Amino acid sequence: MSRHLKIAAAQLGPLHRSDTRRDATRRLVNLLREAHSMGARFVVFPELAFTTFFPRWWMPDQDEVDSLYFESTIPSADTQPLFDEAKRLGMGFYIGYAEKIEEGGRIRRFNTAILVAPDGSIVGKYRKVHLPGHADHKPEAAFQHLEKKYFEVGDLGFRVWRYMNMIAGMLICNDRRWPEAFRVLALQGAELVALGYNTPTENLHYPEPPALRVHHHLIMAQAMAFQNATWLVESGKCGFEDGFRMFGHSLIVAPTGEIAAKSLTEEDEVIACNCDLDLAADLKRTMFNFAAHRRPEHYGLIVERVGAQVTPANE
Ligand code: CDT
Repeated sequence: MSRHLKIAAAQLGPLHRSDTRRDATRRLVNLLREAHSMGARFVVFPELAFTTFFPRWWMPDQDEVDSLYFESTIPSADTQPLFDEAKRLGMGFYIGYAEKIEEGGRIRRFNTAILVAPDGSIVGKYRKVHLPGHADHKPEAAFQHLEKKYFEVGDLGFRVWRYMNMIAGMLICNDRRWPEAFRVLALQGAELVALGYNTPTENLHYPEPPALRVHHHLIMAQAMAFQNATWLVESGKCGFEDGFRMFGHSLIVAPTGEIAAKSLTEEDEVIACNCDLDLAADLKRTMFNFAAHRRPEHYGLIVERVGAQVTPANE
C-alpha cells in the first residue's frame, strides 16, 4: 500500500517593519488552521517567518537588530501560540526564523529552520548554508541583501530525518539554486525537501524582468525535484514589504518534476496536495538509481574546487 501524506505550503503575504512577532504568529496560526481544514497534516512555512525580511536594511545597531528580529529561544512567549495550536491539531510543520545563540562565550547568529513534530517537539534543525548577497553597505542600491552581514554560514550540514513516516530534509531559500544541496539530501534517501524563501522581485545586481526571476524559480524547483526523485515543498513570503516586492509562486512539486500545486496571490495563501510519498520509488529504482549509475570517481572537482578555473584550450 502506498504512503500518502497531505502536505501544505502556507505562504505569507508581506510583514512590515511595524508588524510584531505576535501579529505574524496570529497569521501563521490562521494559515495552520486553514491547512488543517484542507486535510493537511504537515505544513511548510516561509524563511524568517516571524518578521519582515530585515536583511534588506542596513542597520548598524546590532542590539536593535537582535531585539527586533532574532529569536534567542524558540518557541518564545510570542511564538508559542503556533506551537500550541499545531500540537492541538496534531500537525507537523517546518518554519524559518533568525536564530541567536551563545556558544563558547560568543554570540552566533544563523538563518535557521526547524521541523516540529505533531506532538510539539522540535525534531530537526537546519542552518542556512548558502547565504546570498553581501556584508558591506551599498548606499547606491535600491535595497540591501545583507545576509552575509547578519548571519554566519550554517554549521549543521545537510541532514534528513525520519519524520511523519517519511524521510524529510530541509533547505532555505538560496539553497534551492545549488544542485549540490539537493544531491546531498537525496544521497541520504530524501523523499521530501521542505524549503522556505524570501525572493525579491527586483534583481539587486542588474535589471532583470520579474517574469524571468519567477521562471528561474520554477525551473529550478522542477529540475531539483525530478533529478533527485523527491517531493519538494517551497513556501514564500511575498508581496510589498514596506514597498519592497517579493514574488509568491509557492509550490509543491512531485518527484516527476510536475507542479502539483502553486499559489496564485502575493498574500497569505495555503496550497495543498495529497502527496504519494512512494511516487519517487520507481525513479529511485530506475533512472535515478544512484548506486547503479552515479560515477563519483569523476565528480572530484565538485568538492575540491569552489570557483571555476578555466583550463587552457586542448590540454
Ligand atoms: N532569501 C534569499 O536567500 N533570497 C535570495 C535572493 C538572492 S538575490 C541577492 C534567493 O536566492 O532567492
